[in-house]
Amino acid sequence: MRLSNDLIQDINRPDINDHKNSFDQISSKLSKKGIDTPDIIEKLKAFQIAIPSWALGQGGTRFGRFLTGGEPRTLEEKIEDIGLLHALNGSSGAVSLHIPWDIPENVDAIKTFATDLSIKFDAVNSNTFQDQPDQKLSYKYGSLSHTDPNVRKQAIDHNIEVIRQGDALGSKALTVWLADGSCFPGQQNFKKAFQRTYESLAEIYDALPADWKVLVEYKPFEPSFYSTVINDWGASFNLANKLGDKAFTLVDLGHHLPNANIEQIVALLLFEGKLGGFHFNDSKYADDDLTAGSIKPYQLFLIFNELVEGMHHMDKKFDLAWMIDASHNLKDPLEDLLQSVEAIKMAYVQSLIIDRKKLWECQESNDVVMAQEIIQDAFRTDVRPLLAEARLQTNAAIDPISAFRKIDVRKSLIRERGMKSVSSGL
Ligand code: PSV
Ligand code: MN
Repeated sequence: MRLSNDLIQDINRPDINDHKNSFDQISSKLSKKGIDTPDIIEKLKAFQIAIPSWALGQGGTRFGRFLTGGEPRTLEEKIEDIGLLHALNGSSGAVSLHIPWDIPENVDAIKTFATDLSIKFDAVNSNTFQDQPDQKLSYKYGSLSHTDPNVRKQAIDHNIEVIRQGDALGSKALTVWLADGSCFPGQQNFKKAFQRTYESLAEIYDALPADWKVLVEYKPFEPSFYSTVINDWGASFNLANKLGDKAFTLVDLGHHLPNANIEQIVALLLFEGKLGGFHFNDSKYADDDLTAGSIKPYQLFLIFNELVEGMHHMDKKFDLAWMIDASHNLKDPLEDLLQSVEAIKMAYVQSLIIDRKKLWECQESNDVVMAQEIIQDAFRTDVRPLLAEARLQTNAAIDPISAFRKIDVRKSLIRERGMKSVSSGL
C-alpha cells in the first residue's frame, strides 16, 4: 500500500485554516522572544528518525501476543510500512535492520524499493542473543565474551557479515547489543568476560569500512539477571575509548536502572565526543519499550536540552543515529510509531526554543529559580503547530494519526496481507 500525495493533501485541506491560525499565533509569540521560526521549521524538516524493522509488527510479551492484522511479512512489506509512516509524518525516512531477521534476498532490488519511498538504511544491528536454526555453536553462555574461542569467532564472523550486508545497502554503522552476562553470582569472571568482549569487538572494529562507526549499546539486565558484560554507559564508554575513533556509545532510554539521570549521561558522552546515537522508547519500570514520551515526556525534553546545549559547543558535525526501539502489545504498531516520532520531535523543538543565553547567565549566577523557569517555559509551550507546519511544507499530513484513521490504513493492510500475518523479529 502506498499513500499518494494528492490523498494526503485532500485530507489536509479542511484543516489548513485552523492550522495556519495556530501557526501564526506561535510564530508571533516566538518572534517576540527573538526566536527564528523558519530556522526551526528547516531543522524539523531535516530531522529523520529511523524506524526499526522489528517494531512494525506486534512485539507482545513473553506471556502472549495479540494480533493486529496486516503485519508486514517480508522485508519489502516492512519498508513499505515505513514508507506509509514517512508519507504521513515526513520524518521516518530511514530503517534500521536487524540481521538475520532482515536479510535481503536481492540487495539491488531492495535498495531501489527503499529509494523509491525516500527511505535510507540507518545502522544495522547484529544478533548474537539468539541461536539461529542453522547455527553451529550456541550462544546460551554468551557470544563475544564466551569462554570458548570458537563461539567468539562465530559471533565475530556474524558481526563482520552484518557489516558486509549493511555496506551493500548503504548503511554506515553497526550497532552491537550483547545479552552476554550471567544469572548467578560466581557464574562468570567479570574481568575475563570484559576482556574477551573487548578483544572480540576489536576484531569487528578492524573490519569496519573507513566511513563506518560501531555503536556499543549497554543494558543493565535482561536476559542476564545477575550481571551483564556491557551493563552501563561506563562499560560502553570504556570500550568505545579503547576501540578507537570509530567507536561510540549508544543510549537506549530503557536501558538504565530506575531514576538514572539519563540527560547527564548524554551531556557527558557528548562532551567527550563519544555519543553515537539513541534508541528511543519510554518505560515505567525497566526495558518496557513503550511509546517515546508516553511516561516521562519531561525527561525526553531534558535529554534534548542537553543535545542542543552540546551542539552549541561542538565544532564537529552533529551526526547521531536517531532510532526508535519500541515494542507494541496493545496499540497498532504504526500508530504507536507515529506517536513516538511526534513526541521526539516535540522534545527537540521545545529544547530549541529555550532561551539559552539567559539560561547560561542564570546558571553562572546561581539563579536557581529563573533557570528552572526558563526551561519549564519552553517545555510548557505547545509547539505542535510548528511540527504540523514542517509536515505541511513537505507534503505530509497536518495530523498523521487522524489521517491514518481517515484513510483506514490498517483495514487496507489487513485486506492485503490477512489477519494472521506475522512479522519476523522479536
Ligand atoms: C535489547 O533490549 C535491545 O534494546 C537491542 O537494541 C536489541 O537489538 C533490540 O532491543 C532488539 O529488540
Ligand atoms: Mn535498543
